[in-house]
Amino acid sequence: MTALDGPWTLHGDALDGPVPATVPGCVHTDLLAAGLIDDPFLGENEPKTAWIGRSTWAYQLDFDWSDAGDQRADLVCAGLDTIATVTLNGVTLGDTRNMHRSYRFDAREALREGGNRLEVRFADVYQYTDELREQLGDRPNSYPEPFNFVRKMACNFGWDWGPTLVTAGIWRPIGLETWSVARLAEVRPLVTLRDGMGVVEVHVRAERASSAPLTVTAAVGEHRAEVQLIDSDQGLVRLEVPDPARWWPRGYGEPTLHDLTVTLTDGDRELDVWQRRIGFRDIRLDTAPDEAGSAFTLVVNDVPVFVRGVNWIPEDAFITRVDRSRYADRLADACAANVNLIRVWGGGIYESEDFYDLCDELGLLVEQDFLFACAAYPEEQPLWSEVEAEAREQVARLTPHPSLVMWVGNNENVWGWRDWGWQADLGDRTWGSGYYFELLPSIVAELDPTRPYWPASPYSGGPFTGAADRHPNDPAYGSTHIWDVWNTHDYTHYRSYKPRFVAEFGFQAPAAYSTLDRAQALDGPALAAHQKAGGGDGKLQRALDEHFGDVEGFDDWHYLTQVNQARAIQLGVEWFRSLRPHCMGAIVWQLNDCWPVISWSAVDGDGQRKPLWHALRRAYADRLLTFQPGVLAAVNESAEDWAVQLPVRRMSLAGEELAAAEVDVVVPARGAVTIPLADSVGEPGLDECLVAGNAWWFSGRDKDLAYPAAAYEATASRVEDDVLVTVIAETFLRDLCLFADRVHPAATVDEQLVTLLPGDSFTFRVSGLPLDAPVDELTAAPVLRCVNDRVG
Ligand code: BMA
Repeated sequence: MTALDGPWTLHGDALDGPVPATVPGCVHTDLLAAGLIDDPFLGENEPKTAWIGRSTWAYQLDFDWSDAGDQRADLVCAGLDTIATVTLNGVTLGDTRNMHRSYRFDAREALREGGNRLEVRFADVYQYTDELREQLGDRPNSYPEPFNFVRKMACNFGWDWGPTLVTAGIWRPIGLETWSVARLAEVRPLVTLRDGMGVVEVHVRAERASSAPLTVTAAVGEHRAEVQLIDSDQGLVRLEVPDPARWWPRGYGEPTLHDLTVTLTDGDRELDVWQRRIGFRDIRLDTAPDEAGSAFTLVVNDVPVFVRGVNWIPEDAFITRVDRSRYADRLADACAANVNLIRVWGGGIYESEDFYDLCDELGLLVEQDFLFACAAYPEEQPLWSEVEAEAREQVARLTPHPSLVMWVGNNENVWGWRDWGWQADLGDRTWGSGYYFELLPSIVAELDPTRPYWPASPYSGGPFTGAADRHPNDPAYGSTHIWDVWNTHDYTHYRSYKPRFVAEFGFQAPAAYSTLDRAQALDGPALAAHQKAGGGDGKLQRALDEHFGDVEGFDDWHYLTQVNQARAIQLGVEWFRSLRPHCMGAIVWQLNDCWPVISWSAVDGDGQRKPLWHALRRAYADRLLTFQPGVLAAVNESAEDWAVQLPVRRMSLAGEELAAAEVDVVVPARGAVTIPLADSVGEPGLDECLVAGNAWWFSGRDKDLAYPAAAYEATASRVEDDVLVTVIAETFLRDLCLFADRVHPAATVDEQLVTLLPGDSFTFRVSGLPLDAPVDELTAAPVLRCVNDRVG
């Protein structure tokens, strides 16, 4: 394909003249680059750009073309956002209305020798959705925006962590592809393992410009097979690879990949080549009923996997800025936190090849939602056909990726229908059940029967028959979302659940200090503009009140809300893991952010790791020790048995040892045990704690504990490019954090939330601090903090 990447210009009624445009890109980023708008991520700028989403725009490109005699010349648009008309030299090639599809237009007749003008006009998407809503009737929606009336990234219209920046533009590559005789229109490899034999069934569809007999060859290493396409444009090539090295998820083995090459020939002439990497692995979703309800266990290569997951949202509100290196950074954050699964949430996008390629390489499992979230979706035309075309394209596109292990029908829409008052509003109007229970499962069964499909997240299993069905969020069955903790309950309430698989649970905290600072949002209305969740600040405050009592000033608010977030999620993860094998997965809401914001993320919009990220790394470690009420639980996700004798101590907060016992921890591979403690170290009182390895237990909330006033000695010294900050505790110190980004935004720290007993010491490593930065600031508040330097 010859990329048509510029120089493009952007035209709009509100502009004095054309503006240079970047393709792929969008109107907002072009106007930003031209200095015509203020950065909507900063201060209170966001609403000032609302007009952009309610305007019409045109992208224009003048380019030269010379006819090399090919039979066909196609204009290939990998992604247009969203209601577009494409014209070439004044000839309309087509109209589009789905951001989640690609388009190919026959441009042969419209192309001219020499100069050509290509124009892509984008209509006001609100006009489109208003008209459809008028025609089809309104539908309930968790947000006051019309994303359920158009196939466009839902969170583009704003979310409870995202800005309302309604984009338009050529969001994925665009180019000209010339060809003769035939080309590979779709290659869909279904890769399975059958009794150790790797089987690759390559379904191929060719597009023809002639009726010549064609040959399709598929090869993996030295294994080759071919099929003739005579009077047909579809074929199946079946390859067998005896005993291939398998693809394993992280922590279970190597994610081995194999090159698959598919070639289309006409006699000796090579017409088209398609290459991807595939992986041999078997995937099954075990939903068998049992005494407790029914399981939700991913089984990879016959090994049940405890899912240590994170939810993924679009990595930038302007998704065209997310390149391979951004994906690589964020997925590296996930891997380093011991995550093994990423759930691509349904309010975002089907991510690019880079994303799934990286997941394949890293051994990250991917659960992919179809793109429906938190609203009732009409099933009438033109939406039904758009959904069908989009799902067919995306299911086929993603078949090569071994990382993709599950398709999910939607995010929270069955739950919403059941519980959020939709039924009364809907009357007899459609709401999406036809997609989730008929269309989408039939497309997955037809195009990719190798992967499980689950109708919704959350969902409890079984066919949909109506309001008498089992509740879709029943924790004993299937997948569950737990949101009452964030909304109304203290985080210890996670322990009242015995779920089978928690696909969402989360707790907010602000972005890093340096991120809010850069966003000009450290206080006042600007900070408020970076909290998008209804009642969000109040919920943060509720948890502060419950755990810390009065909290005054920005620094304590910022630090202690981050501590609460980390503790909430750590408690949830550790509880769910201690329930193994009854519970077989936890997916934290949410790994990442799309701009600087107060949200549930572990890594903020500037890529800064919040304390939660560090807590998650601990809670998701292969081998976990965790205190749960009355017991020490030990969870072993590794392939080897784990046997260790370990001291468990009961300590006073003054640092005296009150009781101690050597405990034998013996945990089988991929197993969990609980060890009762009452007979060995006794029940800890209010001003006492239990400690074993890096696990701690406190009986009361911070505000009720008689913490000593914190005393410690801290020193900082440069060692090569890094700075080592050593803290020697003179008293008990809880949840020591070092906010290196407050000294310089490029500085990072290797650990957070360290609890020390008097006499213990700990060394933080700070990287990325420029040589001229003030190292001394690393050894005192507000950079170096512990919980008891303010309480007590
Ligand atoms: C669930 C998610 C998201 C949302 C999150 C936090 O509803 O599916 O839609 O951002 O909770 O409220």
